[in-house]
Amino acid sequence: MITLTTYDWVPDFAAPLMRAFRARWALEEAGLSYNVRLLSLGPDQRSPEHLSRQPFGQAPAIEDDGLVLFESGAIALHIAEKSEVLLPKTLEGRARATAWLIAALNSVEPIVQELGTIDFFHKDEAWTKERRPQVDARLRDRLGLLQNALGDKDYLEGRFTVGDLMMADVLRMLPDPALLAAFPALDAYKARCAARPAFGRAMKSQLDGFVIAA
Ligand SMILES: N[C@@H](CCC(=O)N[C@@H](CS)C(=O)NCC(=O)O)C(=O)O
Repeated sequence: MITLTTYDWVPDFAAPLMRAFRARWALEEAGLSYNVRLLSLGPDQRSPEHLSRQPFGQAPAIEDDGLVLFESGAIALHIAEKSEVLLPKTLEGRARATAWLIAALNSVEPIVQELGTIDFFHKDEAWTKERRPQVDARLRDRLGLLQNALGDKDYLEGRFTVGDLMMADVLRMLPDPALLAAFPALDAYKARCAARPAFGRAMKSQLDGFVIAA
């Protein structure tokens, strides 16, 4: 059985957003049960044992029958290999789903994260006066193009894949929900992904996990 390493506690604002959620959601979509190993923020992150699971001392990490894996994208893809719900059978379908997963992590998440860093950790600092509008404009441009690519489809490739799982999760990290209101089709897409029963089960486990650990 897969064991997921995640934190026993994070600040309230981060609890629903922690990247371990991506693994939980993929596991729920695939219908796989799993164990959870809880890690504390602080020195435990740099223990040799944890660094052997996650070289940067972060979470999530998983162990699956001798395989130790880190990076939420690699973890989600590994789980997706086990279920057609997340990855189509065809070579083309798998490649396209993988492209969207990488796009979420590499073309969208860094901009979302930069805006989040400004808004959560550096709000009203002088340097953000110049930088924030630049990041905001870049993000709006990227979201507009993503909305064009989605078109009138329910999911990026028509059917749900692990690429949607990752893209929807990245969209959840937007610091200002009003931003997505300017992109109604993307907003509806995010809501559609979050309405999936597997999403709800994964969120409940993630939030209950913190409560139990507290
Ligand atoms: N690229 C990594 C990022 C992992 C990451 O940033 N994890 C956060 C929690 S969501 C973390 O462990 N933060 C504490 C730290 O970096 O020390 C992934 O996607 O798995």
